[in-house]
Amino acid sequence: MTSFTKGVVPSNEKYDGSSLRVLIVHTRWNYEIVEALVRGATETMTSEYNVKAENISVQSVSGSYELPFAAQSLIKASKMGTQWFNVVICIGVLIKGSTMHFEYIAEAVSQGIMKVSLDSGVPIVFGVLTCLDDEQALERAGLGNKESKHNHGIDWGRCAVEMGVKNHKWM
Ligand code: DLZ
Repeated sequence: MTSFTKGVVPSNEKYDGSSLRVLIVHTRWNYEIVEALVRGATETMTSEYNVKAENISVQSVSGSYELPFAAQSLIKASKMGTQWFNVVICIGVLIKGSTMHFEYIAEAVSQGIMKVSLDSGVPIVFGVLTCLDDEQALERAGLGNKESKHNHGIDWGRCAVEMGVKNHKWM
């Protein structure tokens, strides 16, 4: 079988995040996992891209379903002030249960986040894990037992800096 690099290859460009203002909105559902993802994103942005810790605003909501509304409200509020957010990361963890809840929430949240992003003109990183079981969620937050575990918050932090810088350049 032909092999290929799974996931995203690093960009050739160097991004400077020192003037970026970032909003992270995260859920308190599945909080231990969400917390690891928020930490992965935050530490990546500050350590790899010089994003200033004081320029990262962190807000929480109850569950993933609330993420699009919260992002929309906070973006609106920031636009009324003097300083806009250059980029937003919405972080949540949906784990499939025995009812249809997961399907409805996952669909609504992904559509909602895309709508808020396009309507507001602010890029929003889709940091919502949609997992079939607890183990998948733990692995993707770097907390599992497998060697292949990887904290996806790191990727979301990198994506946020790239999109924040590009948004600033393209505006
Ligand atoms: C109700 C619910 C369920 C069953 N599962 C999750 C989940 O796995 N992850 C998550 O972030 N939120 C879940 N929620 C809560 C909903 O997102 C939402 O907070 C409530 O339905 C209230 O609107």
